[in-house]
Amino acid sequence: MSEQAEVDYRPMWEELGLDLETHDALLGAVGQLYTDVYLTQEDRPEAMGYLDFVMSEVHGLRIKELHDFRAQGGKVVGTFCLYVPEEIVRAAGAWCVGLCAGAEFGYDAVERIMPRNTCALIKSFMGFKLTKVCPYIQESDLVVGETTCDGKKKAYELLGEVHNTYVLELPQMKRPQDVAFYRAELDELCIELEHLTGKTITAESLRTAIREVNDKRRALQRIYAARTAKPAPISGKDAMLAGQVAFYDDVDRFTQMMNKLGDELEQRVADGSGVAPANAKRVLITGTPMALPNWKLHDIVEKAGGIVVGEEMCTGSRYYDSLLPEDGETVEEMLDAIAEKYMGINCACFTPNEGRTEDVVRMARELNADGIIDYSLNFCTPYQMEALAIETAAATSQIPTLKIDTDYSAEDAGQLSTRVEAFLEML
Ligand code: BJ8
Repeated sequence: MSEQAEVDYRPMWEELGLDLETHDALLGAVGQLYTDVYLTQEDRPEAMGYLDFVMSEVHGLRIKELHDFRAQGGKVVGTFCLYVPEEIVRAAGAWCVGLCAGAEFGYDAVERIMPRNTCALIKSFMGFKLTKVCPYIQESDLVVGETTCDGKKKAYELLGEVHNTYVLELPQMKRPQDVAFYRAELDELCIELEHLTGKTITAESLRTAIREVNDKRRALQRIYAARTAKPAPISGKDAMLAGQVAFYDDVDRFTQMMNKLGDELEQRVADGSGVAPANAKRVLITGTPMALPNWKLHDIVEKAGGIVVGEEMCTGSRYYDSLLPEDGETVEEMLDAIAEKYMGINCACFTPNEGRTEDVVRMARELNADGIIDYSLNFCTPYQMEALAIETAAATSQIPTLKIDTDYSAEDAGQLSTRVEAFLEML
């Protein structure tokens, strides 16, 4: 993405069926929020300029790229969950985009068709769709949902009424027969995607996709590794933004730019320079994913003088912490490896889910965290139910925890700041 003169994207948005007035309101609000949360930070790595640019063009240049790709016959697949393997989508010749949304928008329309007490993540993506403000879903030839939590599962029925939607069935446990079940579902997904793109998934296309996505994950792992240093070389907000943009951006370009960021962070670590004082309290956040533009908790922690050093969540370590073998010879062999890897993701929708508590404690140690914040969206039963297990495991390792249940609104920001400040003081 090279910088260019201001382009009028309105004809493209109109063609996509966006409601231009409502969309202007959304872009205005997100732009202001970005300025307040991101551009007020000091001493940011220079390589963050790329993500600033991506964010300034998030509904512009990137959408234009998707638009042009589709105009040449390409297909775009929208997803909401890590369990829909990006490697398979790419191997079928399609581009993959994340569709989770992180802003309170269109709730009136949503609450007419689903209960008020639905989590913000679901209400937000449905609100974006119903009020016609999300160009990513409009560019998605197919949306692939998944049977994770009950809310999402039922929301996809409603989404299916207004958008081309396919649902991947996920098991609820991780026994060998569950992995085999998921593996069989991946075969069905391959057929669906091949039908969409008219292309066959070959050993070569799958191997290439695995390498490309592994490279992206490796670049994010470098950022994670740099954050173990004291002082932290990058703010939690900036690092999390990289994890969020990973779901939207062109894979090769993003990997290249994140490796530049990795180079810069490693240099900062070598020089002993950081974005926060070495004695700033270091916090690991675990919980439900934080979709763009949900930066609320990170902003509160960092404006209170703490520093977020890691995210055990899907917009964080769960996305990049494991890689696939790159030497698979057959499609079958690679799909087996994909099934094994993806069933290793520790989402609270699975039972039991001890791997998550183990990861949280391991990460807190690796990242030299002073405390853990366990973050759940209101009405997210799976993550709220796991709070006790997280607290107990952390207490056994003498790591203090703070439990936060919230949503996307700014209403509780003052109250949360008070609780976070007290927590940081206690650490
Ligand atoms: S792998 S975390 S992306 S399901 S917050 S909608 S769980 S009620 S998002 Fe998730 Fe996949 Fe798991 Fe990750 Fe339901 Fe909870 Fe809402 Fe959630």
